[in-house]
Amino acid sequence: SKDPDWWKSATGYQIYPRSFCDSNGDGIGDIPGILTKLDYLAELGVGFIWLSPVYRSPMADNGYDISDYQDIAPEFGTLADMDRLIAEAGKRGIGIVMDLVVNHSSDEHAWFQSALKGRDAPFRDFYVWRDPAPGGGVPNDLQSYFGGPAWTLDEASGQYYLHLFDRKQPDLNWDNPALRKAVHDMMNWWLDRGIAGFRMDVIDLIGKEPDRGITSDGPRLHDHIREMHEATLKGRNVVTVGEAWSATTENALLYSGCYSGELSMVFQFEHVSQQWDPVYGKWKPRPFDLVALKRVFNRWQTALEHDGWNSLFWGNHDLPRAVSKYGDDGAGRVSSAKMLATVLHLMKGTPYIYQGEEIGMTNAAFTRIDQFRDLETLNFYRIQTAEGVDPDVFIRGANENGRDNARTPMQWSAGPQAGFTTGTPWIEVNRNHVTVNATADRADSQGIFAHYAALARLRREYPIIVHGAYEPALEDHPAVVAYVRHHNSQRLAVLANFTGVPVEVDVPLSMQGRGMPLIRTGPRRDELGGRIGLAAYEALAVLI
Ligand code: TEU
Ligand code: CA
Repeated sequence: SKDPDWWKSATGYQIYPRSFCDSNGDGIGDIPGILTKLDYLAELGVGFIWLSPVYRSPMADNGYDISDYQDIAPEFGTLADMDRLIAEAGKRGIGIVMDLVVNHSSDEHAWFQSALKGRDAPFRDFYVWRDPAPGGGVPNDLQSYFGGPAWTLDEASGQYYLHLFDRKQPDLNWDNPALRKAVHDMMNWWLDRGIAGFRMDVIDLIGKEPDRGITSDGPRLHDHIREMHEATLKGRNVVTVGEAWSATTENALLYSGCYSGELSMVFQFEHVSQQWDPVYGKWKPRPFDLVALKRVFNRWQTALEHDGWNSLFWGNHDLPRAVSKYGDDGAGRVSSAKMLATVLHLMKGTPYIYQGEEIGMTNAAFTRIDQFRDLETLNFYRIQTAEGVDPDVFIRGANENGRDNARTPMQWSAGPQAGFTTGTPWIEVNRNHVTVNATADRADSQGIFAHYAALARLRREYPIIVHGAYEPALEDHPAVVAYVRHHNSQRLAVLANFTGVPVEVDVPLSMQGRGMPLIRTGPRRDELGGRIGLAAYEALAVLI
């Protein structure tokens, strides 16, 4: 069987199934489409796929609103397709990590439909119900992440139900042991089907205490995760990654400490939310600050260096495209994409590639609100324009940080609809697919795909990348990222110009020496010392 820490030397790959590959021309990606791309992913060298939800769902939130946890949405395929995907991926050494969305279900789930039958209905207490406030109206002022109150009135019973997301996503009641057991049973059903683990959607919210206004990081959160570990994960050689927007370097060890009996790692978002406006959040992004970004990465590398484990990612299906957000989606697209990959994948932790990141896909650059599909964006467009925000200003914000940026169809070729579908895609294909596509990039031996594949190979071959101690350097340099990994008597020096402007830098003593260049985006250098000039987006790693 696999090394228990197999997921430390593996590279993850996130598939957003709706936008990955459509096999039947209905404009929606599906599991049979994913099956046709497993060789592509094997060539990239990924060790597991985090598959965003494919369960039965009314698709209010594109599958993050589940109406049957043990069946596949017809638009994505069947359980037989899912079993084939697990088997075929397994043959290529790729595990399938499913998305566990149990902070809430869909309002069309049988449990909620039963709960609606009355206060004494069998599954009523699988959800969070409260009487109106004494003077009438919502029980308290909890707000939904998607805008508006987190409470919706069920007329029939006169009670409100809680939904931290859309009203079609009622929160599950984790204080109820029967609910917890139902979740554990469902998890074991999937684990017994041979999946390689779970990504856990907003797992930091399951300890909520709505009457005290506590939503994330509640007092019983880690009791629930430990109980879940005991009931489902213990003794299985699986990987788990919890999405935790409230994770900090203080509480990170609770989740991923190797004796905590919880998860393998978490997705933390300090490097993301620090770029957002305190009032308008993602809709009013702040100017990019590299030093602040480096500080977050350095703090997390240091906090988990002796215990616990980091995840490493630039993007996902909720975030803007990496090369648009942190690099250059114009002339410097290829070199900046390779630089971003180098800087991230040589740190300590498990790296995740978001679909299309490996070929430098860019933000959508929509101009009209009718091009957007994400309910979070559409809800906030309605709310903010009603409050007087200029629609064009909102659209500019949505083009910076809106979730649709990551959800435009995978660009396989320069052909019609980028080879994603033979029909009409559910969301527009980015016009730049004629030049930005997997076929074109893979024809380039110095392309982005080749660079990511090299990084995944290096991680499998060089223990210093997986286990090496992390030592930051040049922390306050406004343009250069620099760090050293230490393992036994070796040093891996990583240096990168994060900007599109050539820069001269004094190589710190900790990085000086002669060695073997493992990967680079610019000219070959086998020695680091003194003052060197780095070209635009030049990145390199030398094993000394
Ligand atoms: O995301 C949770 C989440 O917090 C983000 O949507 C974030 O709040 C938002 O983008 C910041 O404004 C998870 C899933 O990744 C997301 O796709 C789902 O919409 C959400 O949970 C509900 O399941
Ligand atoms: Ca389809």
